[in-house]
Amino acid sequence: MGSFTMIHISIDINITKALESSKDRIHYSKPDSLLFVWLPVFAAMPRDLYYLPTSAPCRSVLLTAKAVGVDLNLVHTDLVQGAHLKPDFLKMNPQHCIPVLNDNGFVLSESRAICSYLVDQYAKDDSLYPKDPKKRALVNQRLYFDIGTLYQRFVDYYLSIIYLGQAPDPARFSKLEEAFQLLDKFLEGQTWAAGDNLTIADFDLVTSVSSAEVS
Ligand SMILES: N[C@@H](CCC(=O)N[C@@H](CS)C(=O)NCC(=O)O)C(=O)O
Repeated sequence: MGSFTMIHISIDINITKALESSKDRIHYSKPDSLLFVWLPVFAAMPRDLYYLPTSAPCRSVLLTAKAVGVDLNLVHTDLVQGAHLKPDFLKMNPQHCIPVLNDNGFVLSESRAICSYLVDQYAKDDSLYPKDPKKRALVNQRLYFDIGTLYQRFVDYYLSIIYLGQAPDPARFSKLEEAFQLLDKFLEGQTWAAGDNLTIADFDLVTSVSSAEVS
């Protein structure tokens, strides 16, 4: 995919000739004696991802982008330094969390929504996020299981220890264990998290699992 971007070139040429030869491609303005010719150039528009490599939700977006073949301009967003609380960031995402995708002006937060969007918008086919209602529902079920249960319980248990310095809470740990047992149930007899092939549910769940593993 790509779109036209305007490159402003100041060049002293005969404007009439330029217009005649390239009517559709060249736009111009003529301030004072200079002729300004605007050449639209085919180029990839920026797709910025505000992210941190240590963040599980950000990594699931990275995995999806890679699978879909979308190049992202990675914007390191240092939460410790409060980059997510700066006015410009808050304008994009009042929820002050990463990841945030800015796809040439289309701004989207929530990792699972970003992954779905990348597949719907850019993938060659729908295998990563099927259009078939039942298949898609199954993928969504896994995504919602992750956001509401697995990833949430990981956050509840580990982040209170890591960032708030709280003592490990055995009740929270057993809730996390229960979430892992549920995931094992979903995976019984199958290779992928939802259906018969790799989907964004796998990208989502594997990043939660890997974050829990290293914590
Ligand atoms: N549900 C969100 C969760 C995003 C999230 O929790 N991001 C964390 C980093 S892993 C964050 O930015 N925290 C800073 C904050 O919430 O102020 C998603 O999946 O995108």
